[in-house]
Amino acid sequence: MGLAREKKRLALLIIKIVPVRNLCNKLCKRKDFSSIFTSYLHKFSKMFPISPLWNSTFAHYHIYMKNYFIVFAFAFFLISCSNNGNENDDNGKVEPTANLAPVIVNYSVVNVFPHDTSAFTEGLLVHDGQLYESTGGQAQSNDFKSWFGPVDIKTGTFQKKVMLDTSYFGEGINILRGKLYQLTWQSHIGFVYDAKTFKKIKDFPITGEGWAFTNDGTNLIMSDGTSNLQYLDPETLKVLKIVGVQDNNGPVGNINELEYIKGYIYANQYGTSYILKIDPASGRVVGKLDFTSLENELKIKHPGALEMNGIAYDSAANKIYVTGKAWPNLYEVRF
Ligand SMILES: [Ca+2]
Repeated sequence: MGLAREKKRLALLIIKIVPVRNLCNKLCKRKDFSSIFTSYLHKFSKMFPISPLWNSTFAHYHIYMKNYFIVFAFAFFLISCSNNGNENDDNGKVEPTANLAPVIVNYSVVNVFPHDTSAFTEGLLVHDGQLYESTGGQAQSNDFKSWFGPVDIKTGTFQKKVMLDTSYFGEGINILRGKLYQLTWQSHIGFVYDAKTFKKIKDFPITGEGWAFTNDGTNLIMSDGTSNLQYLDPETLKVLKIVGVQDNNGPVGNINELEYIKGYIYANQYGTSYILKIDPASGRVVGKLDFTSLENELKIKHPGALEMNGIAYDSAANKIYVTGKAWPNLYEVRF
């Protein structure tokens, strides 16, 4: 058996592996499988270079190599298909291996409305076309008070204020299936009200701090000041799951006011002028809206304006509103 024939048989062997590699690619749906496989194929070829010694025992080596390759192929098939929590979601959706930096999401201001400067905004939402806002305040913490209620968007005035007991610092609110849910900051307690009468129905325990609320149509989603989003069952108020928010630099903390818009969670990040666009399935920050210039301009004119906080989505009218604590303006934005 000559060297040329050995090369031919080796070439045939590699060709046979190509369909295996393609099959693995299709099954694994992992873009870097080919490069991983090719890399190890190259290393293996170096370990077993074509040699004249094979003349006498090529058949033996051939079988040995074939088996070795098959083992390699399936070993890396299994490795590449192992789910590390980032690459494949439950629906088999393909995610890039690299955790890319969030893209900048551009926006434009399409309307400016008045906003109550006595409102230390903690929650903002639109339900059935009605704007609702909740505020945070407590004598030992700031000069504001805690309440929630419907707001006349054109005047910025609260049509009704449901005052929170002064022993609590109010935080975010949300409305889901006829109930209004209210968080408190560090008291580990939240409250459930009838969304129409605002009559208190019950309270519930909060794990960690309570910062803000939204919902995805099924569950409540709560921020707690960390990088975590807690999914709560709206009936039992039990924590169903926790999604960690992260970008290309790791966990993203201080997640504050929330809004679920067209399949993504948008979140103010406390202490920044950003609204983050978060993929609920992975927790990954996929986009970022930068309100720095808008906030700076506002604060030059109105030095009493505090942190940006509050984002609301009117799904029926397809309108998005943002504001901040003690801001004189509520902005309708488009992005
Ligand atoms: Ca909101």
